[in-house]
Amino acid sequence: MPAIASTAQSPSTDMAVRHDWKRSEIDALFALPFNDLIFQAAALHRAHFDPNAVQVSTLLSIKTGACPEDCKYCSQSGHYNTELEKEKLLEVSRVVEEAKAARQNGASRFCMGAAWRSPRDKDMPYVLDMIRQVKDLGMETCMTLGMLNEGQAGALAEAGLDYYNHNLDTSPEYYGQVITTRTYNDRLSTLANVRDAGMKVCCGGIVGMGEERNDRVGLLQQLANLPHHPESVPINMLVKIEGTPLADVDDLDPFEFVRTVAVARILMPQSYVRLSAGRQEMNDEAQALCFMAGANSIFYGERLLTTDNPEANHDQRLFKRLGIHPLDPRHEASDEAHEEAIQAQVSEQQAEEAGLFYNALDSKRAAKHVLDKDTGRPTATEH
Ligand code: SAM
Ligand code: DTB
Ligand code: SF4
Repeated sequence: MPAIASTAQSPSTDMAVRHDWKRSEIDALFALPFNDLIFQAAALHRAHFDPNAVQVSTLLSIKTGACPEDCKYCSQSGHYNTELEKEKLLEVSRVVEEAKAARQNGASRFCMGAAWRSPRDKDMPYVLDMIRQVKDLGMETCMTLGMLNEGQAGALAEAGLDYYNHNLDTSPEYYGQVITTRTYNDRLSTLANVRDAGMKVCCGGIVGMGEERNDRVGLLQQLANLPHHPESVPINMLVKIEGTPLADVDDLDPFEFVRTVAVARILMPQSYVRLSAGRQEMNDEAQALCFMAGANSIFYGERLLTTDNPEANHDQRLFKRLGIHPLDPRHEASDEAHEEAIQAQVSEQQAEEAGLFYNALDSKRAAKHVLDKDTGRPTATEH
């Protein structure tokens, strides 16, 4: 049996971060008995993070549909008839209003996505303005706008963009079955440009697209062997969109999804692993397993880009049931303040424990469970 598989008694929490993962090692992790895999992932999660803290981002589609790319999973591709309502680039003021609402509901990061192959020059001033104004609200900023050249990456970084999301989506081998209008290497170049410009990288993929386990292994190997691990690794479960070529693909076993999260956690122990698209179609128990397996960030708010996400109220309740608290990464480094914020959040949850099964329909109460943007502590709860 390979050494990596014999961890049932004492999982390795070796802090070394590797960039030389072999396929056979990743295969062996996937092949572990489920409990052993989760044990190992959870141990590493605990060694690097507060296991009960989850980072919370809210997404907004700033330009919707009519995309020239042919990604076979996507509601926004102009190649398929998905009956999506298209929308031009939103006004900056509208984006700022949405960011304020997200902040009000407790999101610490605002992610703006555009259905572009890459941004055009004439779009850039608006996009840069969005970054500046959302940052002025005290939020972290993230964008996903398609491919970027060096100059574009530099301009976004200069405007203060914290994260850029650009996914590898799947293994190099399966990639051609999913997208033909841009190459795997195009994606790697964009990631290099983002990194060189000094931004944090958010990069992951989608599972449940009809790929084999071998492709999930290949995707994670690519991510884990990048020169720097992405700070954020979104693992999306395909949201099946009517009208796209992947609309009728077979469902992935939810345990295989949890395994993918666990292996991502083990390969990239210092990264945030994001339980991303597909939560609406997942039950609470599967999500809890993902958190146990090391997922420590989510998209929060009722919409992803064009599809539904669990209602904020539902997520608030799930967090309470699991004793999870939202993390504000801006306070991560500031030790004492952060510790206090966490303690305050935990105490508040404990105080509310008596009302654990509070009326789920009381969405106002739930929606006001908010962290102060400066202190990271819960603000007064309004009713
Ligand atoms: N157009 C830009 C691009 O593709 O780089 C940014 C937006 S795109 C919607 C961002 C990512 O969302 C995709 O790379 C893909 O990983 C994910 N995504 C899109 N549609 C999805 C779906 N139906 N299910 C799961 N993930 C999806
Ligand atoms: C990511 O990996 N997942 C998010 C974000 N990055 C931009 C997008 C998910 C999109 C799900 C389908 C939709 O809502 O259109
Ligand atoms: Fe366009 Fe992005 Fe959708 Fe691909 S994933 S079709 S690039 S919006």
